[in-house]
Amino acid sequence: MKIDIVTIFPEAFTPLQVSVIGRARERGLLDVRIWDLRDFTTDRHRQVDDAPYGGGAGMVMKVEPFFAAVDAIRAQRAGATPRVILTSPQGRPLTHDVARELAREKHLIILCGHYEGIDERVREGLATDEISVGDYVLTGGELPAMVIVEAAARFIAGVVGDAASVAADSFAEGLLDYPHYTRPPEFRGRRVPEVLLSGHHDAIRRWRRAQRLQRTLDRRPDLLKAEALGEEDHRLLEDLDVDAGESP
Ligand code: 4FV
Repeated sequence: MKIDIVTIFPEAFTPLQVSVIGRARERGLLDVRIWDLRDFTTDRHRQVDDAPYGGGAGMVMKVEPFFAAVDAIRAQRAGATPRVILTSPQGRPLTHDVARELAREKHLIILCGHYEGIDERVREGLATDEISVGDYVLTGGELPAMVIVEAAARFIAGVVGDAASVAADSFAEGLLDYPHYTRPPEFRGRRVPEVLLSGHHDAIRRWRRAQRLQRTLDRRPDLLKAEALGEEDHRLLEDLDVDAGESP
């Protein structure tokens, strides 16, 4: 997958040089390029922002540099039509399903905002998608861009060592993950659940499934879709004395 990120802080993307994403780039599974928006300005002050029409606090990012940047990226990156993603609090919430959808693309261009925001004509004329990573305001779109890259890249075959762990991810089945333990079996009086030390693989599988159901019920009942639950889930929920008929 080709990913181009347009930003006024190209130095902010170290996290994409290490760990899973760093290795995926080394192995050619991901081709990530960071573009400095100021390289697409035409004035000697390399101005990327200006005062808002209609007045008001703060500055707005100018439209021309973004169009020039995306034109240059398209020209240099021949091939599939890219999804042009604008990171903003007004966007579609980033979810497991949205990340999996983006992972199917051949080319993503991610535009990072700053200041009060970006001139609306960028959204109208360039962006194919507007995505938010959460209902809060950040100072810039750089962190959201890295969140989008990480979340989508995990679905690309080979990026995460063991694909099973991606399939078992939280949200994969609309369920939160089960608790994980490793040595020592006891720490400061806190013991690892016996079933995990039992070697009884089916009992362990059922315990983990029940934990996923219980946690989702307690913490994110909005995620639990009764129709997505299997026969065994209903039995497990009964054991948790929860009637799975009506959505929680
Ligand atoms: C944001 C978010 C976000 C808003 C003003 C950058 C900032 C500045 N982006 N999800 N939440 N962006 O807060 O994606 O443009």
